[in-house]
Amino acid sequence: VLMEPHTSSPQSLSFEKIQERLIASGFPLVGGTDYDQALSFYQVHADRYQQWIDRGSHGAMEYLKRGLERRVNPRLVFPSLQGVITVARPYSPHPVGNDEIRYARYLNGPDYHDTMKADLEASFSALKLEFPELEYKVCVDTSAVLERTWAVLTGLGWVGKNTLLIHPQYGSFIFLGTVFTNLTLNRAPEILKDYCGSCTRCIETCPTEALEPHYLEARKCISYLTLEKRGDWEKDFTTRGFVAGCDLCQEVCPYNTKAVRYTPASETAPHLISDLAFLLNETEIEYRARVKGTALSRVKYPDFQRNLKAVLSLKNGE
Ligand code: B12
Ligand code: SF4
Ligand code: SF4
Repeated sequence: VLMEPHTSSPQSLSFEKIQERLIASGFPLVGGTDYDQALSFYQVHADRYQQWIDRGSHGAMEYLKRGLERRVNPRLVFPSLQGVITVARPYSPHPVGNDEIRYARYLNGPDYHDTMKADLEASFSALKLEFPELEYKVCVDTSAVLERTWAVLTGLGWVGKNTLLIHPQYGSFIFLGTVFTNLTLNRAPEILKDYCGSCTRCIETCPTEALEPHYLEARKCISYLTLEKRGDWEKDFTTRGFVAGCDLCQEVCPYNTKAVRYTPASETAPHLISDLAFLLNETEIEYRARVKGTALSRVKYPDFQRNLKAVLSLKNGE
């Protein structure tokens, strides 16, 4: 009897097997869909992205404009794209800092770009050992990929009026990751209901009026101004104490209400110092040493000092 030659086809790698492995690697939420089955839904998101760029809402984030074509057409990013796998990992929902100086929660801990990428790479390289034909590309934040779109299309949550991806149980303090693969998953998109209802708390809370329902004018957003914008601001904004990032439109969200206390010092990453006088006196060399290897290192020293001065002028009632 002639036996079929044994070829380990990536097709024998099921979504369930991938999901199991990713859950074991610390990703409680895992989704998947076939790109071709998701196309018509994808188009709606791609059009919204195009409109957002056309309105100039990306401000000085030129990479978002440069990556437009690749975001609209994911096969430019990964030519053999068939199945898209998405993951989410929650981070600490507790506020970081004190009544004077605050940091966005996502900064508390090791840089998620590194940890999420490493954990996804480890899982997929292990799967590839078993299924050598598997091809994949891991994307966490920095690739020209519409991560929230993929998260929505694979049922990880809905996009709230604050534009964040919200999971009914985990809320929105979650990081997202996307893995493009050459696998056919035999999965159609799965789209959750939008549970915002008539709530508008995020829109009312935003101190700079950066939000319209499901639309962020990034040029007005404190997160953009403190993290992404280089040089002086065109106008003086109150940052409500935030010196890096902003969580205001998330902490008022009823799906995130479990967090009530400032994170104790013992659970705050050592680089997130909240002593204003100390920080204002810090030199560039000291700052660089303090933030090295953390997500805060993306904020350059002059910009961090600018952010501190905004907090100081608010404190002085200027
Ligand atoms: C650029 C960017 C920013 C910009 C712009 C943010 C924005 N709202 O667009 C700035 C610097 C302001 C920013 C801030 C923050 N960011 Co940011 N950011 C990104 C990045 C790199 C691209 C986002 C993007 O393309 N924006 C453009 C808009 C138009 O696209 P979009 O928001 O993704 O929305 C698409 C779909 O969701 C869909 N859509 C949205 N609403 C609706 C409604 C309907 C009805 C339909 C049909 C479709 C639809 O259409 C859109 C276009 O395709 C992503 C990573 C990535 N590669 O995707 C992280 C990402 C979105 N950021 C993240 C985080 C954590 C933050 C902050 C919380 C950090 C902080 N604490 O300061 C804040 C949140 C501010 C806010 N209210 O959004 C996480 C979000 C996790 C989550 N739960 O959603 C991401 C996914 C990074 C990650 N891998 O975890 N960010
Ligand atoms: S992150 Fe802050 S500034 Fe940006 S939309 Fe939310 S509340 Fe407004
Ligand atoms: S605060 Fe309300 S409107 Fe805003 S995202 Fe949360 S549920 Fe939706």
